[in-house]
Amino acid sequence: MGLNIGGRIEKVNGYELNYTTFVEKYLSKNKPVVITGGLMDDWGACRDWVFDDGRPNLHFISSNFGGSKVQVADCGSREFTEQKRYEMSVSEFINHWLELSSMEHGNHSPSKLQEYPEYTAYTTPLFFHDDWLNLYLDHYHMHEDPDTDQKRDNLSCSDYRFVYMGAKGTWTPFHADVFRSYSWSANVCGKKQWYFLSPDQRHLAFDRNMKSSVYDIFEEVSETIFPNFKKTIWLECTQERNEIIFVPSGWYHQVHNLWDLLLGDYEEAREYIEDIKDICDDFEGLCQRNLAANTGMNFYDCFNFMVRFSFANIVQLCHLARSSQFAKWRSSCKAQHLIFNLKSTKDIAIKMKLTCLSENHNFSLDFRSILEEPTFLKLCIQLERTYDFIHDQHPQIDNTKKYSMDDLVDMGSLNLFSTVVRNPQNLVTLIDQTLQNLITLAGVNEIESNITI
Ligand SMILES: O=C(O)CCC(=O)C(=O)O
Repeated sequence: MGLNIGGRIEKVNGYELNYTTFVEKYLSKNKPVVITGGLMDDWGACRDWVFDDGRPNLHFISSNFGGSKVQVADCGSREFTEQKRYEMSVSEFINHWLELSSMEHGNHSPSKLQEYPEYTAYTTPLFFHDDWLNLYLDHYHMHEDPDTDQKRDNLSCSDYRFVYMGAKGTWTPFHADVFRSYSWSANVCGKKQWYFLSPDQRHLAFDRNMKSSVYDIFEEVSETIFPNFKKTIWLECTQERNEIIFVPSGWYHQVHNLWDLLLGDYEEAREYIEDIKDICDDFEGLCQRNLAANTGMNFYDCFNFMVRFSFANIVQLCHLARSSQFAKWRSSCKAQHLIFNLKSTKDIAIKMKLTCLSENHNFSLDFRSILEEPTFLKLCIQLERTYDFIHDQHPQIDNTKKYSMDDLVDMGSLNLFSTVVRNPQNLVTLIDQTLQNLITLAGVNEIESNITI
């Protein structure tokens, strides 16, 4: 049975959030939020632990922190309410990761940050400064046991500051944070999927005696032991790189490290043939051929797809703008949907620009010749029917329909017919200009509110 997802965690821009608003809207309401920009800009971790293309710099981590002992959880085996754990050094963990890609979490055990006082990995954002637990634990022990002879040196103080590292597919089981504290978690590299259960639903994930909770929300949950689990309603969130999530008190959560499909498959295909790199004339070409053979598309196929799909959405949007009065089309669900598609393809293009397709490669798609492709016209017709159907506008079946120059509204300075896309940045610019021109044509004030989808 799939989870019943009731909504997504709100995302706010860190540049636009102030402390008072954070306290009023999230902290005091015990409401989770993701803060997207500005809080991690000058972090050493973002600079040193990740390459520009988003891959983790395991070499840096291993050579700078390799000797530290960490707890490593094996996602495949359960021990009571947790994953089975092993202790090893960071460099042993990284070697395991590279060999197996199946272990989770170099979970730096308490005080490890204090092992590197000269290295500043991060600075605590203002929103999370008021941290009673860590402030206290920096100076005191929570529990002094006279029977155990604990060493009282600086490093023996424990705190609740951790670094989690894990390969694709690794995950952290369902839990709430220690002492029901509030926490925050910054994502330096990769992508995480979070599933949240609010405190008022917590009892639904427990057994009748409220003793034990579900371990993995995606496994077959026993109805006999957890009779109410099927009533749970979840909030989900995809946490991207450089985003910080605020996890309020008592919110249970399960977290998965996601696999970036095409990029991950590319890295796998590349690693597989890395040893013939030096004797191969066109190593990158071979990587792309292997990627296509294994995954069904390579970077160029994906970009071709995005460009044609964006062109088809632009044609539809222009067609809609032309066939109805601006005032009507801009608020229609169909226009909103097309604009949403364009914004999504723009996000993908930005990602491709940063991670896989550089400016310098041999690629060129021009609007005019695509518009003349019979297959492209069929794509446009099908797209139109799809959104008519979704938005309940009775589609007119006209197989002879042609989209032509005349269907495209006059975009002012943007001449769609001379548009040539050679790289992801060109696509980003085209989408920005198209939306901007349509906004201008429709009247700035009125469309702005519609365009925030
Ligand atoms: O990032 C993760 O895998 C787990 C993070 C988490 O659950 C937490 O910080 O409480």
